[in-house]
This record gives sequence, structure tokens and C-alpha cells, in this order.
Amino acid sequence: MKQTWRWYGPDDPVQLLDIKQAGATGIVSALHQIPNGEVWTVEAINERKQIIETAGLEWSVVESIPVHETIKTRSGGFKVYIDNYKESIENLVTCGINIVCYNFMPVLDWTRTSLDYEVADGSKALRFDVIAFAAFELYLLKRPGAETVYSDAEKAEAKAHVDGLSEDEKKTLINNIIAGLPGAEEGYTLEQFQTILDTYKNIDAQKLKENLVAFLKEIIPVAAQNEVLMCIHPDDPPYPILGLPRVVSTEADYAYLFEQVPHISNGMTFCTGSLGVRADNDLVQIFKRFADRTHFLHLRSTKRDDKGNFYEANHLEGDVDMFSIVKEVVEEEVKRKAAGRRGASIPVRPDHGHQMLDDLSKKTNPGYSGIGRLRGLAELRGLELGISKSLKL
Ligand code: CS2
Ligand code: MN
Repeated sequence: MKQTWRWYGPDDPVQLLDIKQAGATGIVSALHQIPNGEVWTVEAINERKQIIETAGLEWSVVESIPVHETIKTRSGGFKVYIDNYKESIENLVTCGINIVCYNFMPVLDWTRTSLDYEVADGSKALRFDVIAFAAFELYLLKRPGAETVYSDAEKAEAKAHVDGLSEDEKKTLINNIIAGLPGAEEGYTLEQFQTILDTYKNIDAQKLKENLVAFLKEIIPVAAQNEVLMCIHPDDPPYPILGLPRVVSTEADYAYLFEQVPHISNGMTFCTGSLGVRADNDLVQIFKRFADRTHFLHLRSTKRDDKGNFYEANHLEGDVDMFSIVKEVVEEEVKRKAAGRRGASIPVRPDHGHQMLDDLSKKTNPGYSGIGRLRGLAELRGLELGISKSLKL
């Protein structure tokens, strides 16, 4: 695996030197300063690239070029935004960058209800709690239709939950959900939020799928022509929330996308943490099936219960069988090498980590503190080495 690390740019509290010390050689970055939908110019890309290279690192993957909301709803000025997207891909190629991660989640990118859930060892993890989420949409956002999603028992629990929150705690819950987690690009106020949810009134899962395929039919040919590998990140959590459809959550979802647009440039970001939240997602089977289209790996684990709650576990613990996954990855890389395939080692990043040690008293990007990810990367690297050696590679 090519060991990489997400870096949010010069304002990231984790410095490039820290990343070198963590042992990563590749950087995963995006031009977060450019508003969603606008073209990433060669000049802006090169500026970021130079900063990364001056530190002796390489910009391996773009995560993400955000997909403008109007592309997802196919409304308003979406055609211009698709053209801009193509142009950004071409400009990245001009600068020598050819792996692009993105997602197609309506309105919200990844979503958690708690950013400081204390686990047994005193470190802090990100967590999604169904009742807290219900409390948010039923009693704080007051989303029309939310009451149809929950049972009476859940509604009662959610009501008790919200009644137990102080005004500050309510604000925190709202912000955790709608203010935008790192990399989400868009943040909303409560007032704006319902308005943007309403833009999906006539878009069900089937329609969203069609809109995604239509987008892929536009951009994959451009990517293919330029030998760019596009990799779509799974929904997180991998099921519909807020009455919005989500269409990149399961093996069947991915199979459909690859069937519709078969070129190898139409690939996936294999995120074990996101996919692993669903008990019916067999991660090893998903990887095996789409191994040749896995252009980017996000390795982390989650621990779920039977009510739909989950928290982010240590990388080698939780529900993800990381040994089996990494073994599959190592075997895929052997195949790629034998076939002389370019990019035989797949870029991987430790996707999120706990806030721990000195980071507990620092301001960190939720999920993206330095030390927790350093631990994650170290564990993954050791696991890979052990597997490779035992396979006599
Ligand atoms: C999240 C997201 O699980 C994750 O990786 O941290 O930021 C994710 O990377 C983006 O949604 C991908 O476009
Ligand atoms: Mn991920």
C-alpha cells in the first residue's frame, strides 16, 4: 500500500513535517478555499503541490472535488458545474495528479452526533447515536415527515433526550450535524438547512441514481481520456437519513454504477469505516468483487450495536476484520504488479483516528487529529508487513 495522509492545507494544525514523521509518503488534499463548483485552476493546484513537494512529500490523491448540489438534483446551473468539474480534472492532470475521490451524498457529507465520545481508554471518538439524531430532526429541526421514520418508543426516547439537553448541548448537537465536518465543504444554519432539504422533495433513490449515472456519463470519459482514476466514496452512514435518498451504500449500489459506466476510471474509494456500519455489507466480498476498481483505500473500523448506533473504534478493533481486508489488498497488489499495472500499490490513508494523548488538550479537526491517525497508520503498516512477510513477498 502507498501510505498517505489527509492534509487540509496550510491551516491544518497537523504540519507536513508531522506527517513525514508519521511515516506517510503521500498526501491527500483538496483546495478547500475554492467555493464548491468553481474550477480548480492550474495555478492554484500547482501552488498547493509545490508546498507539499517542498516538504519532500507527494500529492497522491485529491479528496475531494466536491460535487455541486445542483448536479445531484440536476437543476439550476448544473451544466456549468459539470463543465467546471471536467475542467478541474483536466487541470489536475496537467499538474500530474490523477486520482480523485468524491462522494454523492445529498446535502450532508459524513454525519455524526457526537465528536467527543469517550471510549474506555479515555481517548475520544466520533459517534452516531440514532436517538440523538432523532431528537435533532424531530424536536430541533422539526423536519416535516420526520415523525414517520421513528417508532413511538423511539420518539419518546428522543423527546426525553432533547429535554435532558442544556441550550449549549442543543447547539452542539445541531452544529455537529449541520455545520460541516472536516472536508464537508458546506455548512448550514438551521434555517438554511430545511430549505436545502426541500430541494430534494421530488428526488427519490431512483432519481438520485439516475442523476449520478448521468454525471458519471459526463465525467468518466474525460477522466478516461486523461488516465484519471475517479473513486467514489461510500455514504456515511450508509443508509438514508433526513428523508434524503442515499445511493452509494452497498455492494449492489456499486455494482449498478460500474455496470452503467464500465470504464476502469469509474472506481471506488473503499472506506471500511463507512461501509462497515451496515451488518449486511460483507467487506471482504465487496473488496474482492471490485478489487481492480479500488483506486483508493480508507482504512478504519467502527463498532455498531443492533440499534443503528456506532462509534469509531481503533483501527484493528471493532467490526471490521482488518486482517482479512489487508490480506486481500496485498494479494490484489501482487496481481497488479504481475500484470505490470501502473499504480500497483494502492494509496491508503488511516481514515480518522481517536483524539488522544497530547491532542486531547489541542484544537484538532474532528477525526483528523495527528496522534490518533499516527497510531492507526502504524498499526496498518505493521499489519501489512506481517502479512507480506508471511506470504513470503
Ligand atoms: C470522511 C469524508 O469517511 C471519510 O473519509 O472523512 O470526509 C470523506 O472523505 C468524503 O466524504 C469523501 O468525499
Ligand atoms: Mn472514508
